This record gives sequence, C-alpha cells and structure tokens, in this order.
Amino acid sequence: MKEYIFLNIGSTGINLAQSYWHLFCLEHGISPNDGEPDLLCLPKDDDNSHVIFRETKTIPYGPIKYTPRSVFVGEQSEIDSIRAGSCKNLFPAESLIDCPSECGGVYSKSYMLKVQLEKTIEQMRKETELADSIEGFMLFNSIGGGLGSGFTNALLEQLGDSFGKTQKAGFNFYPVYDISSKPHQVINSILALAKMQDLLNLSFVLDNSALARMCTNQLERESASFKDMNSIATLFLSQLTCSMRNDGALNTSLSEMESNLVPYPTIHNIVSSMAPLYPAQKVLENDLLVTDITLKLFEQASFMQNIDINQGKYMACAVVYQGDIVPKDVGHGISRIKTSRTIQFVDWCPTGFKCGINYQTMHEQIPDIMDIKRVKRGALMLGNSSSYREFPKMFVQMSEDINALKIFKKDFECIEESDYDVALEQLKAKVSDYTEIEAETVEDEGQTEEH
Ligand SMILES: Nc1nc2c(ncn2[C@@H]2O[C@H](COP(=O)(O)OP(=O)(O)OP(=O)(O)O)[C@@H](O)[C@H]2O)c(=O)[nH]1
Ligand SMILES: [Mg+2]
Repeated sequence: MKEYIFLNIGSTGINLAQSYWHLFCLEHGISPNDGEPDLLCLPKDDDNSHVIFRETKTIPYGPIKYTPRSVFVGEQSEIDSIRAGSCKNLFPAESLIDCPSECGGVYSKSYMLKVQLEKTIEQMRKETELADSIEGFMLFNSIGGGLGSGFTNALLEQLGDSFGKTQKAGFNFYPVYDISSKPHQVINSILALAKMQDLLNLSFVLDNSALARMCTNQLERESASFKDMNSIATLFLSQLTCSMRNDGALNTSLSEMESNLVPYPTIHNIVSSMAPLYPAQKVLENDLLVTDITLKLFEQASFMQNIDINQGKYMACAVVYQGDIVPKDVGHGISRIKTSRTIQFVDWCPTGFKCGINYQTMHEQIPDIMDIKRVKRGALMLGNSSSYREFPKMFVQMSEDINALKIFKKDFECIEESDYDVALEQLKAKVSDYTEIEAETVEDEGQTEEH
C-alpha cells in the first residue's frame, strides 16, 4: 500500500489544510469533527482512504477513528485556528507544531527553527512507522511567507537526508506581490524557489493572483477572499488526488505523475487548469458536454497561473476527467483541441496528451462546505509548459525593482550575501533552461542521448 503524508506549513498551508481535510473526510464518509465513520454513508468498493488516513482506536474495542496522515507547522495563532475550526478534533495534538511568532515574515529566521524542525521530522518518522510504505510527502506552503519559504526549505533539506527516496511534491502558492509594502516576500520567494528546484520532484504552482481572478470572474464574487481561493485549491487537490484515494485511471501515484509530466528532474513546475467552475447559486440548464469542458480547460481563464500559457510550448499534458463521462466523448474533446492548434507541443513531444477518467461522483459534498456549484462532470489539466519561465523572469525583475541586496543585508542575517546572488543566478538560469528546452528538436535529443 502506498500512503502519503501531508505537511502544512505557515498560514497558507494551515488554512488550506482545514478546507481540504474537511472535504476529504466527507468524500470518504468520515466525520470531519472527530474522524469517526459516518454510519449513514455506504462503504464504497474502490475506496482507498487508507492512503491518506490511518485507522486508530482510542480504547480497545472502542470505535474506529480515522486520523489524517498529516503534520502542521505554524505560529501559535495559526495552530489555535485548527482547534477552533470545523475539524477541531480530527488531528492529534502531536501533529500540531507551533513556532515563535517573532520569526514571522523572513526566510532566514524561519530557516533556523531547529527545535521545530526536529519535532517535525520526529513526527514524520512516527507517521512513517504507522504506515505500510510511504510513497510521498505533499507539502503545502506559500513561497512568499517566512515559514512557507525558510522552514519549508530547511525541512526539504532534512527530508532529503532522512527520506531521500520518498517522492516530494510541493503545492507552492505564489502570493500577489505588493513590492512596496512587502518587499521581503520577493526575497523569500527567490531563496525558496532556487533551493526547491533540487529538492522537489514536482511543484504544483498555485498563483494567488490567478485564484483571485477566478473568484471574481468565475465565482462572481465582488472581491476575492482567502476562503474562496482555498476552496478552488481544495477542489484542485481533490481532483488531483482522486485517482490515488480511489481506484483511479491516470496519475494514480506521485511517481506516475512525475513520469508522465517531468522530462528532466528540475523542469518539474506544473501549470494547471480546471473546468467548469460556477458559484453555488448559478442556474444551469444542463451540465457542460465533455467537448465544451475540454475547450474550456484550455482557455486562459481556467488556468491557476496568471501567465500567458500560449506563449510557451507544452512538454507534457495530462487531462483527468471526473464524473459521468464516456471515453468516446473524451477522444472527441481532445481531437477538437488538437485540431484547433491553440496549444503547441515542443518538437520532441508532438502529441503528448495523456487522458484518464475517474468515475467517482464530482464533489458530492461541496455544498456542505463551500459556495461552489456541484456539477456532474468536470476535468483537471496538468501541464509542463515552457511558459512557466515567466515566473523566474518576474522574480529577477522584482529583485531589481526593490533593490533587494539592500533589504537583504539589513534583514536577512544568517545567510551570506553570496547565497542570494547564487539563488538569483539560478533563477536566471532557469529562464534560459526553459527557452533552450522549448527550442530543442528531435535531432538535438538524439545527439544528447549519444553523448
Ligand atoms: N491562497 C492563500 N494565500 C494566503 C493565505 N494566507 C495568506 N496567504 C498569502 O500568502 C502570503 C504569505 O504567506 P503566509 O502563508 O501568510 O506566510 P507564512 O508561511 O505563515 O509565514 P510568515 O510570513 O512567517 O507568517 C500572504 O502575504 C498572503 O498573500 C491563504 O489562506 N490562502
Ligand atoms: Mg504566518
């Protein structure tokens, strides 16, 4: 059995975790309040909830409880928010690790949290011992936050030493940058991303500015709230892990995802889109047809990244459909995308679509916890696109705009100035790497293999 441990770091990680664990509980017939089975739910044959929950008993012969395979690291107030939330009795006390608040905001201080780092590794060892075989760690953080950048990197380094072979996937939120009031977030992000390139197997990019745009345009909100942005990210995660948590068709494990999506180890930043997405009150005459869902999936508005995806070329693309869907319609939808020529693949991967269908009902539980319409069918697209280079390019530009070295010298003690230079150079190199890979031809590939 291949299980996963979920690590939720800082405000973003902790807020999001409360939303996705609530939905996962409901999807697996578990009470989010205390982890007890919901007796009104019929057990499903293809349920693999053990992948993310472990079974526990508080007293011998007592009722079974389901405990998330999860660890939380955050400031005391963030940890307290879990105890006051809708999953208040779901997580054991030892899985909640608090940090001093004076570390907030800056990479270097959070990177040095040795005690919390040891506690986290210790808790992960315990979780690993309670599992058959951990396949991977999923980390949730904002790269702009102090904890989300510094602590996450320190943890990833330790995980590399202690759990080298285990898959590591980051769900990395990119904040909306306000460089005049929060310049530290730019430096945190540069330091975080430079190191994560070598330490993660996969990085799912979740861009807050795109999530905010989806809240206003698709969910028709007057303004975007973190709650709604986290709801969209929760649906993304639910669809992404559906094939792992049930008997699924495609991307049934993190390693399968890596082999489907990552051509070179450090070219592992994944862009994504999801369709359809409507507010709960929307009146629909009918659910969208599979072809319309597929076309919508490749519209810029459906992407969870605010970059022009069509400026780049895809190196890989996986579409996972969910719900009431038949394979013939999927074939038709994908051929419409191919003939429309809106999306381009690199020369060495000309027809790289991978498709799968998960027949589980689409988010049956949504109305209970979020203000988003439940639909009968939908899809999630995961892509590896050279357009990702817009992000490192943007960070390099912002670093110049804020005169980062001056801020770095003043507030980022414990890290050498040369380390910042190296991180910046790594991001510049990343821009070139993506451009070169995009331009590679089949002949170049052959030559590289011969050497
Ligand atoms: N999507 C999303 N973004 C958030 C959320 N909370 C904060 N953010 C954004 O993430 C940025 C910084 O990350 P945080 O997660 O707050 O930081 P942290 O990891 O707790 O680290 P500290 O800076 O030490 O508090 C903020 O400036 C917000 O823009 C959330 O719940 N969801
Ligand atoms: Mg915080």
